Amino acid sequence: MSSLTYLVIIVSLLALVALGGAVAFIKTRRSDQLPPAQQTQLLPAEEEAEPTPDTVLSSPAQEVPESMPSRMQRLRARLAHSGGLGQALLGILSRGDLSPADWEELEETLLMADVGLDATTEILDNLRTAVKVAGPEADTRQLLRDELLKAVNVEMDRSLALTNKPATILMVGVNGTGKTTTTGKLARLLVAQEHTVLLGAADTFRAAAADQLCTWGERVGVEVVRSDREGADPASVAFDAVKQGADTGVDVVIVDTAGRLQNKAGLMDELGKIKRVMEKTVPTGEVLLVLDATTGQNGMRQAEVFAQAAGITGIVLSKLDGTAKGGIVISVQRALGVPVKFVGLGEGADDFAPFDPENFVDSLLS
Ligand SMILES: Nc1nc2c(ncn2[C@@H]2O[C@H](COP(=O)(O)OP(=O)(O)OP(=O)(O)O)[C@@H](O)[C@H]2O)c(=O)[nH]1
Ligand SMILES: [Mg+2]
Repeated sequence: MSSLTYLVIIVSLLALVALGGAVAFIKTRRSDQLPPAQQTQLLPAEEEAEPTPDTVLSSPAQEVPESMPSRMQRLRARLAHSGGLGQALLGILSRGDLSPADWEELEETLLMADVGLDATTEILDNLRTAVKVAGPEADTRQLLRDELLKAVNVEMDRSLALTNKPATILMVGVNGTGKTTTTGKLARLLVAQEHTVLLGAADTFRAAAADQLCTWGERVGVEVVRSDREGADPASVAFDAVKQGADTGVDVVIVDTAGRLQNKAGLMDELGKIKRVMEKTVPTGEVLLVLDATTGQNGMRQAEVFAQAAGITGIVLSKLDGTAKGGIVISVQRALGVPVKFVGLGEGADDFAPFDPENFVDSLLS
């Protein structure tokens, strides 16, 4: 090889090295110049990819229930956004001098919201009179508020009977209405009020049902009495739960039962039996019917049959979030003479509150 060839090779090598250096330099400069947002985005992604052991092990039992004022405020806002019943009524009333067609529209609105025929007729008769008496300057919002409050009934005692030791609460209802969820939410509410609570898993049809309740027990930090045998006698689990509650001196025992259709006579009789064996230890304080607010008039039929079979003392209206059927509060109380004591407004552990008529009506009209 000639010296010229050597020279060409050396020059080419030097050129290659220089080119590589230049590329590396440009790359470094580019990454330095990334906008800050792009750079910081990389950090959380890396952190999420590798959770610390603490995050994985954190115990659900350490959850702290939401305070009552904060819960009520949040749920009130949720209710206000869900129904639209009050807004529809106010919209019609704000037209001023109401024509027969307007009154008919009011009637339809109330019936569509499951207020029921009797209560609707009564509300509208009273409202007609009140509007007439008040004249053209009438504050229709206030008049409507008064009538709805009357219909919801502020006089009913909605407190839980907690005087027995232990106080017992039996949860009943058709399939999927929210009994187990409500049992957990109610336990959480009672624990937040410094009561000691024990749960009884008397839904023995499926092992998964007891597991679901045990998960709630862990979250809330309360014990659950369950049978390790699928298909065990629910009455015997309920008996054991109340007995253990009495022996260990807890304040409240809540017994969850399997969902059952109201037309299955055998299953309805079983509820009577569960109640009777619980009463061998202490008189049953509450039998709460969990009613799905979205089921409409069919819910009324359920309520009537459950009331006959198990002597319900209160109603929990679940799934009141996202339904315009809030009027069922009025019709179910009227039909049974039993108060709505709690409402469920979502799937979260704190999406649950004692039913407060004023709060309810105000959030409808807010
Ligand atoms: N949106 C909403 N969902 C709810 C509410 N309460 C319960 N749920 C949901 O309803 C579903 C059924 O709830 P469960 O508590 O398992 O009902 P259950 O009555 O125990 O059901 P069975 O034991 O099978 O009869 C679940 O997905 C709950 O999260 C509520 O207030 N609002
Ligand atoms: Mg259940």
